[in-house]
Amino acid sequence: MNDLSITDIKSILSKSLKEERFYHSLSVSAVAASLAMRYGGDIKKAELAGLIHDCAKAYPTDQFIKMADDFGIELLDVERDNPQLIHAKLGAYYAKKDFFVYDDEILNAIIYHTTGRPNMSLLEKIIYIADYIEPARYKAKRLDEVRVEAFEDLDKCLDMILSDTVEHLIEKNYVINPITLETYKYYSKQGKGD
Ligand code: DGI
Ligand code: FE
Ligand code: FE
Repeated sequence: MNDLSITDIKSILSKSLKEERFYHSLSVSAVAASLAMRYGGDIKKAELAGLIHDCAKAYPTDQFIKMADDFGIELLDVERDNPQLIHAKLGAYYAKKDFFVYDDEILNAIIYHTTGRPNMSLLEKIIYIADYIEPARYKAKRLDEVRVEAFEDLDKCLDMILSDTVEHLIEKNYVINPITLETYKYYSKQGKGD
């Protein structure tokens, strides 16, 4: 197996991603590693998954549908209508192809980093949350509270993020991915301890 070091991967991404996206990837990686420390997760997997979660953004969004079709990646209707969503599934494809990452836990954390899914693994939760709270994010409401909750209770934090995300998508009149909605319902129960 052709293992690349984290430094090799950083060097590749620094060239393939736009500067802001590269900086975001480094930040998600650092926050994900910190959350793994807090919750007894695998720090190295969190660091790596965070670093490469948006690697498909090196490619133009207007080619995502064709790329997914060519690679045999199945798409939902909502993904065909909102191609930016496809970067999550394409990211797992490029994690294998460009970075030789075959670990299913890491690949699933990349696939579900945009929508989440019900009953996420610890690593999936960590990447989903780190993507939302990394220091360069500033647009979402009550980010300060969400950032504190991330280090207190992961499931309550997911409940907060998903309800704010669904509210935001409705406000903006975006089509909601059915998986985002299922995840929202699942963690609104979990977050309240039902
Ligand atoms: O790739 P990032 O910008 O770091 O973050 P991300 O992968 O979480 O993608 C965020 C974008 O995805 C944000 O613009 C909202 C959008 N998104 C998340 N869930 C849905 C969605 N867009 C639509 N249309 N429907 C969804 O359910
Ligand atoms: Fe993303
Ligand atoms: Fe991201």
